Amino acid sequence: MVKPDGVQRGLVGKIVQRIEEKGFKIVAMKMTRMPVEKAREHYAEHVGKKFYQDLVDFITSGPSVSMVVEGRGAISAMRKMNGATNPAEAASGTIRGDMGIETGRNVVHGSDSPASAAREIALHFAESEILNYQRIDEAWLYE
Ligand code: D4T
Repeated sequence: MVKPDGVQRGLVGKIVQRIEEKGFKIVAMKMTRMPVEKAREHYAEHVGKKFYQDLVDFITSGPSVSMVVEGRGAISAMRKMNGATNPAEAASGTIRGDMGIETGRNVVHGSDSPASAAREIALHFAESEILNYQRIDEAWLYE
C-alpha cells in the first residue's frame, strides 16, 4: 500500500515502477480513502499502543493506493524493498530509505506474512477485483 503521504507527495508512480521493474506482477490495484472502521481492522495488531490513534488518523487522512503483488517470494521481497519501519534506519535503495524521514510518515505498508497478506487482501479487495493474467516476461524472470 502506498500510504496517504506517498500519494500526497506524488510518489505512487515511482513505487509502482519499482514493483514492476523487480518483476513482480500487480494483480489488483485501487485508490481509496480508507474508512476509519477498516483502518482499525487493518491495524488491529497495534490496538493499545501509544501510536495507534495517530496511525488510524494518518492512514484515513487521504487517499491511499492498495495493491496485490504476486511473484515468488513477494512478501519478504516487498518488505526488503520497503525497508525498515523507521525511514531513518532504512537502507538507501529502499523505498523508505530513499523517500521518507520519520516512522509516522513511512510512505508504504507491506504485509509481513502469508497470513497477514491473506487477511489484508480480503479486507481491501473483493475476489473479483484480483486478476489472473500472465506477464509477457515471465519466462525471463523465472528459471
Ligand atoms: P507497516 O505495517 O506500515 O508496513 O509497517 P511495519 O510492518 O514496517 O511496522 P509496524 O507494523 O511495526 O508498524 C505499523 C505502522 O505504525 C507506524 N508506527 C510504528 C508508528 O507510527 N510509531 C511506531 O513507534 C511504530 C513502531 C508505522 C508503521
